[in-house]
Amino acid sequence: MKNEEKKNASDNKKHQDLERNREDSKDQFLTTNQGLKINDDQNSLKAGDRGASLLEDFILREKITHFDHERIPERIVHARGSAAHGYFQVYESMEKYTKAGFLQDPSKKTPVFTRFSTVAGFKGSTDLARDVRGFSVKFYTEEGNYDLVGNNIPVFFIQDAIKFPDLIHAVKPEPHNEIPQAASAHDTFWDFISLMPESTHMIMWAMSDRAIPRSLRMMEGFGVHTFRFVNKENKGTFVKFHWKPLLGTHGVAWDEAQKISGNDPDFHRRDLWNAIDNGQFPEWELGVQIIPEEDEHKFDFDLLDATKLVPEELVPVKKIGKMVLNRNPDNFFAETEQVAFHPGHIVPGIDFTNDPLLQGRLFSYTDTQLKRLGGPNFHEIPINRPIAPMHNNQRDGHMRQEINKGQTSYHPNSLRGGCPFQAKIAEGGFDSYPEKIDAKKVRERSKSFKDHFSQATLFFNSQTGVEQQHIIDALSFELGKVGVAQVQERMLGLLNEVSNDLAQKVASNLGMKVPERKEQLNHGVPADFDPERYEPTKSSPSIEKDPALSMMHKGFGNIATRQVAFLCADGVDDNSVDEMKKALKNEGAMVKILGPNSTDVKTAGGKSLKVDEAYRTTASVVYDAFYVPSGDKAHKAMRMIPKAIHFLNEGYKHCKPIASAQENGLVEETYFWKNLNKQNLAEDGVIIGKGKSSEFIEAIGKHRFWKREEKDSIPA
Ligand code: HDE
Repeated sequence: MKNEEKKNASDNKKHQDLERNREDSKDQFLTTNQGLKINDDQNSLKAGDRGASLLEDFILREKITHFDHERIPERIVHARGSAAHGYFQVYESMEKYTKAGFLQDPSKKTPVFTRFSTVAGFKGSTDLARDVRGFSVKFYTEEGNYDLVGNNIPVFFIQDAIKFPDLIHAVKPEPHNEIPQAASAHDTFWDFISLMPESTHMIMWAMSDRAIPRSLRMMEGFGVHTFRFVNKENKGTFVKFHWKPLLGTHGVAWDEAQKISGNDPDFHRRDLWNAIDNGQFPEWELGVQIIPEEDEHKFDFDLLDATKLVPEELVPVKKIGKMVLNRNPDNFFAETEQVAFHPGHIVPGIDFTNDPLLQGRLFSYTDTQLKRLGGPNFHEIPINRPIAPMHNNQRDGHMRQEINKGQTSYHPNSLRGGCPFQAKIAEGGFDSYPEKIDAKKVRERSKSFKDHFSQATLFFNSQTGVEQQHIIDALSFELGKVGVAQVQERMLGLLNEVSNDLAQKVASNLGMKVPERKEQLNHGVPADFDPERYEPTKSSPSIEKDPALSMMHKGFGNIATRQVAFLCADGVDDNSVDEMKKALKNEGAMVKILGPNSTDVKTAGGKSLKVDEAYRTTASVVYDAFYVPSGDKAHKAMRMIPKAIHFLNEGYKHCKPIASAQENGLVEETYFWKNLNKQNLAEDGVIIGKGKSSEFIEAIGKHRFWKREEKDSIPA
């Protein structure tokens, strides 16, 4: 479907929904929760019109009591989230590897509900925090709900679930003063990390631009753990799950992220909502890396270690299907807040491995929902209900919705003819993968988990120069916020294990020296740890680089949904606006008209141009690119508007494409025009002159002109 058609379909749907809402609520009286019609919802019951309120006022009491209980505990992690409905469709049957029903038939659409989240911040925190993003998908399959509860980073900080509460306590705001909000740049986080060499690989990812995505729609997703596919013959195959966004994988600049947090803390949430509302449905392909069981020990890392990934250079990702998110939730609380994911919600054909991080998660999620959603019946909340029929002998409990009929609530029974029956495997009954286990009980970590650095090095070496610089900048920022020199030193020691160049550059930004190796405390392993068991090693990785690890290697060119600000004022040239608008819209980009205030702009041709935002109510950081149409009168006016000049300066600083249909005008007021070499501006994504829509589109497709950061002197 073309974007215009999608937009019309979405507008029609919105209209129908509105009509339906009106129809549904026609003749609806305001009532109490008992159905009593309310005659006056404006005044409480009082002893005289100036008298005290009466306890007898059950209408007031009911309303206030319900209000008092409106909040439920927020998620301890991943509290801030945004979600959408959609569907998943497999490209071809995967029966060779798995019997999972939803992965068999390419003509079948499986409904999904997908929730994205930040990890550390509270529910009301900013979207643009530097953080890992959760990427949870609930597939409502005919065989029961399957949840793929992943992240936008393919590895994790720790190897064993027993360290999770420590990690989260360290990253959350510090307990004495609850500062800082939604940020890892503080003492306790880096203290913990500096003592946990196993987190080094994940830190490289978390300090990269992956942790400040441009959009939730432009992030990859990963299952993180190695899972198992099981086919009809009961043959198991290891599998790693990937989500690949069709819009490419993009981040923003750190300075921009911080400014977006102030200008629009809902930036990601709004972006997802608006895209779906406009009929520009985000899409991801589901990819799998398939690893035969026989190859389990072929790698120089352990498949059960969640601090490692399987390089795509070694095992390519096979794209097996597509997810489309095409419907916004009707109610945030009922759906996005009450949805309960669980990595243990699996279906026949998908099974676990012994990854000790995954094993711990299998306990945690039900436990947390019991508290968060108030009891054992949270599976009855509409968003959590499976579409597969559900029958069992579980009964009662807080907030039970189902009215179970009949005399029996046990199995086996004869009084109800044995119902509900157990399903045979041929009838779809679940059967755990019969993995052979013959072991001693130990509190140990396998020696194969000991190499904490070589994949961190692989990641760093696989980045482009710009990406490496961003990691150096991020580490310098975060460690610069740490007030304890020993913590900073320990971190420099760990970074030195990744790359001496990296450690030297961060050290120089901190005004410190990289510590001598021998001075390192066992690579940060604390004295009370048994070094035999914990001291990390570094082996040489079997490959030196994997281009798939770099964001800048993928997904360029597509400008669909990019937000382009048109800087306008009275007297703007009609053609200059219309032609560029048409060209951009043809590519699926979104045009926003900015003006001196919220009233329409009068074009040179005498038309009214609707203004989407006034300069004072918006900020450059929420747009992807800037265009200044021609029109002498408009340019004269805009030269007098400091915010319009600031838009271009800041857009330049953040390396965004800029086009101006005329040279003599607003652009002459900018810092970069006055101070930088104009010869290089075109290759730097600054396009000047009439009729340059194709050049501008090509520039937007490149996302950013990061080279400009080398001249990081723009005062914006
Ligand atoms: Fe989670 N995690 N987690 N986690 N996780 C939760 O469950 C936990 C881990 C992830 O959108 C909680 O319902 C433990 C890895 C996502 O609702 C909780 C461990 C990965 C979400 C929990 C981990 C994740 C959660 C909090 C270490 C990537 C949000 C609220 C063993 C593969 C789901 C809730 C949503 C949420 C526990 C580690 C992803 C407390 C104990 C690794 C995307 O149960």
